Amino acid sequence: MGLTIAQKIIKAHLVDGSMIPGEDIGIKIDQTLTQDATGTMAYLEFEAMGVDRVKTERSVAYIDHNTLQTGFENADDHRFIQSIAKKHGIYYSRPGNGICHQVHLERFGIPGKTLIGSDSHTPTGGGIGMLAIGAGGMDVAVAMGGGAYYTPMPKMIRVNLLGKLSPFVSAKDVILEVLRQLSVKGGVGYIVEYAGEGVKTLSVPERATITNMGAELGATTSIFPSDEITRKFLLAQGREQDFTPLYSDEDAVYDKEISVNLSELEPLAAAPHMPDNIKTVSELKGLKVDQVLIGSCTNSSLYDMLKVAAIFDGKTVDPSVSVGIAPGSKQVFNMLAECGALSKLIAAGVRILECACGPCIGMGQSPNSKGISLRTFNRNFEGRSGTKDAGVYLVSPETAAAAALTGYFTDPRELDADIKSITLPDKFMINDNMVDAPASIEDAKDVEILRGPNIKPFPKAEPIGDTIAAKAVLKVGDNITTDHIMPAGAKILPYRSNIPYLSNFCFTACDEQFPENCIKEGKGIIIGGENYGQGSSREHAALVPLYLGIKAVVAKSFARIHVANLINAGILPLTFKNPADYDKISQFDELQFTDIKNNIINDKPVILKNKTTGEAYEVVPQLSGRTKAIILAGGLLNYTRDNSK
Ligand code: MIC
Ligand code: SF4
Repeated sequence: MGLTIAQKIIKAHLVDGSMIPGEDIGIKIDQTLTQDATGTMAYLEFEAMGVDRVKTERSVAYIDHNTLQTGFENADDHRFIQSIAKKHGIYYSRPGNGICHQVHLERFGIPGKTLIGSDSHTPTGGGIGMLAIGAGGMDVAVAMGGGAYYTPMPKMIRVNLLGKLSPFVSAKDVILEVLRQLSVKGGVGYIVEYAGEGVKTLSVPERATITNMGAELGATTSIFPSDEITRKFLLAQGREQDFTPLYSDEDAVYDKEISVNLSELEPLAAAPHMPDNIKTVSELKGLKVDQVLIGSCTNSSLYDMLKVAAIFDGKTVDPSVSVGIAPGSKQVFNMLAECGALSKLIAAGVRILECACGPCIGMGQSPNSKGISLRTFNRNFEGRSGTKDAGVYLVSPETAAAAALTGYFTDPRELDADIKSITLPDKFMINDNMVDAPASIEDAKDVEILRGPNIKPFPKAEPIGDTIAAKAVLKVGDNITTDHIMPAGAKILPYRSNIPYLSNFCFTACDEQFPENCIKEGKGIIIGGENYGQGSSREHAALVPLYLGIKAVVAKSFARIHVANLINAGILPLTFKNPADYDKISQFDELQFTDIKNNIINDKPVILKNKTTGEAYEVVPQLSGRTKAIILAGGLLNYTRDNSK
């Protein structure tokens, strides 16, 4: 039987387990990336493991999230990351060099290699045929130390791309269409592979837009073949030597297949507040728009920016709209300046933002009250923009630019602009002067780690006991995101290395009293619906509940990265055997698991007793052989330490 692209890469990197869907596999990791909002914690965890130098082929620490410096905290954290990177063999991408995923694609990604990153949009690397997976910081720390990355072996979805995109319809519309077909939980447990004639019509940046936003499907990752187009992209980046061709076998078997006819696609938008709430732009035509933001790791390539500059050429943005642009990397920014496109954007009245995540993670540019904001980003969860009652629509750069000019949702196909002639350059501007190389092994011992007062110790779990008895301190519905659990934004993000402070904001989007209730009770259990913990890779969404005494989460189903983060932190994840039992539990019911340790060890049914109602429900621990051992040890750090003795 033939293999898919992802199966070939997994096979070449398999160090543990067998490639049977759903069973745990351990794969060797060639590269890692971190960003600053998750990186501080990941490096503290790496330090706790006591490894001197990273064992990967390449590890890069990016500074791109916490770039608004309204106090000492972010700047201190940047210095901490810079010094620890230098000491332990990690390349350091300075603030100003760009968004991790865009820069990694340009300068470091390699087809056929494995990458894990402490950011959920790491699958951007799938645009050049890399097996690139988002993970929690602790998993990245283990991989830097030479440990394998463990994940359930995914099933495979094939997306057949037919035809060719029409002008003003773009890669963003492709992934929005895939989200329409599969939903935000349709990719859980799968790798999404793109195939078919349409693949050849898409450039690397377009492919990367599609794999990037595969994160919103809940997929383990997404991947394109590595072909002649990939080779040309790498050649233009001065890295032709990194090219390897990579295709699926003719007789590769997929578990599921869907098709997207590029020729028939029309401009789409994800309406508030979920990336799979898809509408056509023509349906939304005429809706007043207050803000337009172009950028983020989804749509900040040179190709996207050049198209937008051509649309704005000689025009002025509508007086009722605030328009901002954040190029994805220093390379993109520099090339825009050199070819004159930046001048067109400035002349049109666009607000030029730093090349960083910025507004995508609520670092500035929050919309006005009840504002309608069109963004080329990948997430439109309620409140993520910093304005709770704003309505965020996710659109392509073309649709965003059209609204910027008219002040209303406008079909970009009505625009009078020539974007057909825009192509990628044969040679990108290459200047890696903002990437610091690590110290040599010899010099590393003299590198001092710079630790600011914002860095506080992180909580550590205890090995699991025989009984867990606690109240249901919170009950939430379906599709709860990590932004609900541990919000981000300019006011909170600077405290990513200060768990006690962060705990004041935990789950307050769902229940203002949550932190207080947890402190009062001293411990608790959370009840969740489907796809609990979707969205980001932030392990803070597990570490902060751990700090607040959460012992277990019982949900209808979990998102992939979050369930791994819960286990790594030492919080027990379980699902309802009968999802209808979810309805029988109310907030503050007294719940109890007896003999839990024994039942987990011996694979016996686990019963959740509701002491308030007198009922009992069967629940299923979301654990495999290895993750069982992690939970029993009290989290991944304890487990790693116990196993290296
Ligand atoms: C996001 O887009 O939500 C983030 C911020 O990039 C997160 C990581 C984080 O919370 O730091 C992600 O996607 O993993
Ligand atoms: Fe940054 Fe937004 Fe991409 Fe997350 S989704 S990495 S915040 S640009």
